[in-house]
Amino acid sequence: MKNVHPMYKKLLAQQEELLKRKNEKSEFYNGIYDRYKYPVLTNKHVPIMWQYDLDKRTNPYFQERLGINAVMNSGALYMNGKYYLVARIEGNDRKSFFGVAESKSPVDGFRFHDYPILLEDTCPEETNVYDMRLTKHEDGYIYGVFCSESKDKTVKDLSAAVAAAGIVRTKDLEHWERLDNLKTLHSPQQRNVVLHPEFVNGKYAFYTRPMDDFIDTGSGGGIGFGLCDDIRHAVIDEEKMTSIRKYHTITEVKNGAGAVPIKTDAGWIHIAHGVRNTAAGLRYVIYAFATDLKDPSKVIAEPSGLLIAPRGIERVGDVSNVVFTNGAVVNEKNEVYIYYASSDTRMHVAGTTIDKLVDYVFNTPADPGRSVLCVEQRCDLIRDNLKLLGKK
Ligand code: BGC
Ligand code: BMA
Repeated sequence: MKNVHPMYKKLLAQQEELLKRKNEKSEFYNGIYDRYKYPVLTNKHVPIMWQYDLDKRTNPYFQERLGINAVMNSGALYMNGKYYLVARIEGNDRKSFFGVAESKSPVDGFRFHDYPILLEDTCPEETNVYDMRLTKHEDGYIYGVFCSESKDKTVKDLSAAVAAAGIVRTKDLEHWERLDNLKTLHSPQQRNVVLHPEFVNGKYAFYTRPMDDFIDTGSGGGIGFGLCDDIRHAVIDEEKMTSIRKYHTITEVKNGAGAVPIKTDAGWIHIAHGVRNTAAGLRYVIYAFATDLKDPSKVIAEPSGLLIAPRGIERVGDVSNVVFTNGAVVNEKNEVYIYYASSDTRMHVAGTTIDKLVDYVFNTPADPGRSVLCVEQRCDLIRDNLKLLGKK
């Protein structure tokens, strides 16, 4: 301890204060979910020893040596009374990696384990990894499906890249076995792939996001669904469409699966993201829909519009005007916690219940698609309300 720089103690004390801070519901109200006031993970939550050389002989100025830029898009799991987030941690070098943070509370106190996740180096071209979805599958494993990004060397453009779905599995969130990347025979690229928690017709089922190009989904119509036999060498031949992109909606430019679908008596509830283009760049919001319990590829309810949009400070960050989710959990009280990142910078939580989510998904009217019909829909609401209020 004698060679530990004195600044370490100071920064550690500051961090302890942050980690012990109790979260509280914010004033935001829509009856659907509560938004919590403080982010649950930020770059300030990352262990100091991941960033600083603590030795005063080699780091006399106590300079940050390997800074952390952002903590975002986290997979989530509730297991044995604990809440786990597998966060996307982005270094100052723009490369992301994964770290497990855990807490006994769903809304605060998340602490990272001593080391980040060590992925097996099976893809020599892989430059970046991000956005892991955690699926507790009925086969007994916990799967992590993430985006594995490599440089596209077939074209001159320096930014050209190829996105694929990487797959790992674990039983303890400590030791991870890497399986083959997912192969989708009809889609050259994949991002936002999610493994369904149950077998469907005896097979592993994936939500996919077919795309022709790295950014552009091209002809890709929305969130796909496909089955495969062997999870260790996963190949999907046919991708059926589930929630499709539509003109002049929140999903016009792209959409993608987010959290692992939540099973309810009424259907599987999906919490996904939708993207539209604006003069200020792409705007990412979170939306929800439900699929059939027996056929999880069949959409049975799709409430109109967005569930969570970036608000206030959430709109500010590295990639402003973005909220993104890839994890939600349900505990034994049927409380649901949706973990979402804002502006590719930090992690937040929204709390609701299964009952409230089901009510939202099945009783929010669907998008009728045109202004004139939307006005009609709203007038129906107003008319009924005026009647109820005894005003006509
Ligand atoms: C970034 C992701 C982003 C993707 C598409 C990647 O290089 O790391 O955050 O979603 O590009 O824009
Ligand atoms: C992507 C996602 C996320 C990111 C978002 C906004 O397509 O996969 O990694 O949060 O863009 O930049």
